[in-house]
Amino acid sequence: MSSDTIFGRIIRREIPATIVHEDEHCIVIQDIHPQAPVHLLVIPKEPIPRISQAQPEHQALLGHLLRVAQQVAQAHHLTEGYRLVINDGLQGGQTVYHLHLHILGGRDMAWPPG
Ligand code: IU
Repeated sequence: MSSDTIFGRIIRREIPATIVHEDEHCIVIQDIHPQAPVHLLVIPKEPIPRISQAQPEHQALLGHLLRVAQQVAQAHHLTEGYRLVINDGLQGGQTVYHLHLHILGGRDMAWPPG
């Protein structure tokens, strides 16, 4: 499954991206504008537009995305910690309306986020 966003086009291999993981349910790519030494995006193949629109039937998929994030962070040696972020909607700063989970690591993170 795919969508009309840029992420759908990446999943369909219509445009290139650096894909660091792929399985039946998701891909993980390098963000093109990295905000940390490691900045990856975990993207479900099902084009759920935003986390606020996820449905009860997506529960297992959402859990899978977190498990993949954990495994990919480990593979990138983020042993000192990392941050997982989901932006939702206008006030959340979401720009691509195909759900994705940011993995940010390799530097100290500030709190609160901007
Ligand atoms: P957001 O949570 O929707 O704001 O995040 C979208 C991210 O997608 C953002 O960090 C962009 O740099 C990134 N991105 C990308 O990696 N490749 C693209 O072609 C586009 C956006 I458009």
